Order: sequence, then C-alpha cells, then structure tokens
Amino acid sequence: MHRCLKAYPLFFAVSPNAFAFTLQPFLSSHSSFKQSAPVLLSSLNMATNLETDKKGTYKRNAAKHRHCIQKGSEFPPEADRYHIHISLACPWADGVLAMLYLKGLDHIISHSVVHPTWGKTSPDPEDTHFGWVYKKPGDDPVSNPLGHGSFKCDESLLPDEFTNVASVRELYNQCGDNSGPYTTPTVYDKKTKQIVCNESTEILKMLNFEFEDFAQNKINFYPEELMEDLHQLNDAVVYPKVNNGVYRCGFAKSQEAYDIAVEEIFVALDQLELRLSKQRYLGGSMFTWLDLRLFMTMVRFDPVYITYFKTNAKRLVDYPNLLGFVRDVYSMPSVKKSINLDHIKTHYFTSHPHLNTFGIIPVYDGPDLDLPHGRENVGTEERTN
Ligand SMILES: N[C@@H](CCC(=O)N[C@@H](CS)C(=O)NCC(=O)O)C(=O)O
Repeated sequence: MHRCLKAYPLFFAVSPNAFAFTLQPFLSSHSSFKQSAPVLLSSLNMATNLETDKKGTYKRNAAKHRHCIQKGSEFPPEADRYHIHISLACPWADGVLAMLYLKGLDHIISHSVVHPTWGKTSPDPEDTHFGWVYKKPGDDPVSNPLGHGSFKCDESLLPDEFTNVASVRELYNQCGDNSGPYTTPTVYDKKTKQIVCNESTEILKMLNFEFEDFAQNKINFYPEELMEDLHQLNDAVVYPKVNNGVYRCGFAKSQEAYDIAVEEIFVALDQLELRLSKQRYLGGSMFTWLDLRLFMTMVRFDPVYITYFKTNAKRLVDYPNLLGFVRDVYSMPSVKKSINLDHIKTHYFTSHPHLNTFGIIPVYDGPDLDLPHGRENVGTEERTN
C-alpha cells in the first residue's frame, strides 16, 4: 500500500437524514440564488456529511476521491499543478493548510478559501443543497440557509481563479461527481482537471512525503520511529473519540448516541491530558501530524464545541496540559497563520439551521492562545535534575 493510503476508521452513512420540519420561505436577498418556495430542511442534507444511523449516531461518509500524488504515477509531484480547496473553519482542511505552510509548499501548491457560511449551490429552486460557496472580499454579506443573519465577506476569502467555480459542489460536478458530499479539503489537478483526493489524512501524508524536491522546510512530520505508536493512538483515541467525537456529540440525534459520544470524548481527553503532563507532544519531544490533528479540534473546543456540539462536561481551560499544548502549537507561525477564529465561529453557528435556526453567534472566543505556553521543558525535567 502506498504510504499516503492507510487503513483508518471510515464510517459509511447507513440511513438518510430525516429532519422533519420545513424551512421558512427562502427569500433572502443576501443569498446567492433566490428561492421562491419553502424548502424542506431534510433536503439540505442530501449530499452533506451530516448523516446518522437508525440509533441517531452520527456516521461520517468515507471520502470518495482517493488518488495519490506520487512520483511516476498519474499524479506526479509537480510545481504549480495542484490546487487545494480549503475552508478555514473545517478542522480537516485547516490542518492541511497548516501543513502546506509548515512544509513551505504554498509557493507551488495554490489554494482557495470558501465563505464560512454554507450557501445555496444551485440556481434551480427545486435543488435545495447548501454547501461551501466562493465569495470575494467585499461582496455583499450572506445569510444562513434560512435567510437569517448577515455574515461578511472578509479579506481572507480567496476564490479559485483557475476554475472560477462558485461552489465546491460545482467543482465536484465539473469533475463528474454529482452525488457528493462536496467536502473540503479537496486537492484538484489543474492539468487533468480531476479531483485527486478529498481525504485529509492522505493529503497530509502527500504534503509531508511527496514534495520534498520543492519543500522549503524539509521537516518530517511522520517520523518512522513513532509511526506505529501514533497511528495506534490516532485510531484508538484521537480520531474516533476526539476529532470525530465532537461531531458524534454535535450531530447525534438521540440522547443515547450523545451520551456515548460525550463520555468517550472526556475519557479520551483525560488520557491525553495525562500523556501531555509527561511529554511535550503526543509522540514525545517531536511535533508531528497527530499533534496537528489534535490541535485542530482543541482550538475549536471552547469557542465552538462546548456550546454548539454540547461537549460541555469540561472545557479546554479545565485541562492545564492540553491548554498549554494548544498554546504551544498555536505559537508556531505556520500554524497561527492557518487559524481564523472568525471563520471557525461563523461557519459552525451559521451553517446548520437545524442546530441554530437564527444563526446567532455566541460571544465567547475561548482562552487567550497568545499567552506563554510554558511547555519547553515538559518531559525533560528528569534528565536535567
Ligand atoms: N474525510 C474528510 C472529511 C471532510 C469533511 O467532512 N469536511 C466537512 C467540513 S469540516 C465538509 O466539507 N462538509 C461539507 C458537507 O458536508 O457538505 C477529510 O477528513 O478530509
């Protein structure tokens, strides 16, 4: 198996979503496309990653586009050939953007940034899909899918100047994928006009390993000696209980499904807190891809998840080591550059009207991440004493 491919837990949707209430007439003049008749909220989720099974348990769809960029393959590593579609709000896409900066690859791999609020992706009034849309800085503000609120088009929006698509869905449709989900991150090949990959775990590996001829920072975030341990920790704890665990809480549609997910998150966070009390990073003294994945969830935890996804048994600020860890990772310029708290809060609180009908964004921004992390010597004390 190529190293960009790795068996990791993938969840398939087993039943369609069943939201049973009707959207208010969708008439907002802020929206990209006007709609003249009420639309069913159920249809919002036809092609999204928000589906649950019969027990109300959230099931993430497996990513469908799984090609590898690799020397000698159909998709060789080349400068100015690949483009990545990014949402700064999405933890999976944001991790990929941070990796692009960490490796120093942003001069040869372009990227675009969608608006944080999901918008209507088709002019057809019958088609009620909402998803990632492109806007330009200074465009008219957009509303949530029900037409509530007014969410600005800020300076960090970056349209895709190669395809000029109006939405991520349009890109997928151009590439022959008409069923979605139309997710970020998505790596697109400008030469063959195909989607290469839309699975963040694999994109991270490609960026780490396959572009060494171009990388301005030749740091390996997948150290061989930690490979097995980190994958085990990811598969058992970080991905299912934390990264995806917050979504399993937030999108649960039964008390039982929520209760299981929320308990698992806090058992996992207790374990990670203990681990990080003894070592600076998850694998020891080296910062790796798994730290980036954990960071991307924890940086969203207090500003969003404790409220929006109801993961409120404890906050990040109640875990001194996890909090220090988040500040430590945030202090890396390449990581900090990838974080946009405004996009993070705006996306979650405005894109799923079944969770937050009026798109009100709460005030709390989480802890100050610019404070000193104080973790330089964690794990080294024994040796120095
Ligand atoms: N397997 C994907 C998951 C990506 C994913 O679910 N992205 C979300 C945003 S955080 C998305 O684009 N959702 C759009 C939708 O559900 O329509 C990965 O890790 O790359």
